[in-house]
Amino acid sequence: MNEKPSLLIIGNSNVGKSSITRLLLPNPRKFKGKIGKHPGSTLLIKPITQIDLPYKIIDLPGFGYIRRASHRREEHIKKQIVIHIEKHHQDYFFGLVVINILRIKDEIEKYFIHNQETIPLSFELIKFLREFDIPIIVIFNKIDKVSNLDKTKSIKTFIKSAEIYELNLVHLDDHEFHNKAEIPYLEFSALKKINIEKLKKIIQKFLKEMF
Ligand SMILES: Nc1nc2c(ncn2[C@@H]2O[C@H](COP(=O)(O)OP(=O)(O)OP(=O)(O)O)[C@@H](O)[C@H]2O)c(=O)[nH]1
Ligand SMILES: [Mg+2]
Repeated sequence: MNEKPSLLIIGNSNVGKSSITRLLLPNPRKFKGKIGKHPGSTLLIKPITQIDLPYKIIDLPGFGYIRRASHRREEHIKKQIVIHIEKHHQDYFFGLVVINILRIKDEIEKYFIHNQETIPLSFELIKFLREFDIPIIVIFNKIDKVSNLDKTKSIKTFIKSAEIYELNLVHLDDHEFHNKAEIPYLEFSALKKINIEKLKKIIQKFLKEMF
């Protein structure tokens, strides 16, 4: 029983991937992965396993928004991730696409509203994972940092723009498990542990579905 299925955690740098990873671990103290002061804290693609955890976690390095990083390193990380997923997509039973709720407005404005030729990276990422049939949930992290009004606005902006790219996002509570056209989303705070139980539950659901 060495081959546990894998959970993918993916998203831009500094969105809170490693923080979420830690929350999912039965023994967080043993987690050596860094929670970053600076974006780009996680650099290696290395599965995290713990005895009491029924799956492996792949906390991917983040890309984008690394102001200090060189363009070349950035491209290198992206390429690494693409190669990794192409090679290992069958190991994944579920993926968490983590978005920093504070960055949504900027990303959509820059890559969608002001330039219709480009596709926001978040959508590109979601489409990429879906091509490999990896079921996903979109996690809007860091909601502790925004007002309720801004939270609602940002999520609405994201959902509306996603529709243009034929991505149909539905709140986890309203999401129909077996409807593969729907992508569930959840507002989240790794800092305040908001909705951690809901997240754990959906992960378990997809894990069971595997067998
Ligand atoms: N306020 C707030 N801060 C958070 C939350 N989640 C993570 N952070 C902080 O955001 C910073 C980045 O968190 P990480 O978990 O290292 O982010 P990451 O996505 O793993 O970053 P990379 O490894 O660089 O890709 C850290 O300072 C965290 O403490 C959250 O929900 N709320
Ligand atoms: Mg990290």
